[in-house]
Amino acid sequence: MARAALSLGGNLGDKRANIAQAIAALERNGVTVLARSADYLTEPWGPVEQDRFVNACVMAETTLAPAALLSLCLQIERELGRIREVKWGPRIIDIDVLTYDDLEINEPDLTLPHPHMLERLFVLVPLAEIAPDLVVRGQRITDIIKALPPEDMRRLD
Ligand code: PH2
Ligand code: MG
Ligand code: MG
Repeated sequence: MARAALSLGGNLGDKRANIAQAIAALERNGVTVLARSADYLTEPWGPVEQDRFVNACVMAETTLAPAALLSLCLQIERELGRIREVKWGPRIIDIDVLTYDDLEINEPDLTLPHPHMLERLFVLVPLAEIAPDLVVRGQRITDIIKALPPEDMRRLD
């Protein structure tokens, strides 16, 4: 069994329902969720002007290999109706593999740990809620959070 951290987010349609559906679909396909963060309402990050996102993270256990886990995430995105248009643009659901045990992978379609996860509070804050002791590239995520400039985000009930 491997342990993987996943981030989920979206800013189209019923954002919270899409995250819940994505997690349910992961669980039907060999991914056991050990912990799920709250949902967070977050300001859009990046160059595209767009609606606010809802973001969340899960810590999961799986026997799927990293590439299989990634393709499952992409398959669930498609099943929930995601159409890939603008890079960084609006989406129904995005499911990213953040970490997979302590594995480091640098392949064209899979980089682990996720190359941008340490720059983004909308990933790190939900993640720290469920994995406060997680160390990524030698840094505790709770320390990285303290060092980053604040982002507008609100934990949802
Ligand atoms: N995803 C993006 C671009 N910007 N902003 C927030 N708040 N949350 C996201 O998940 C997000 C984003 C593309 O990966
Ligand atoms: Mg993605
Ligand atoms: Mg993403």
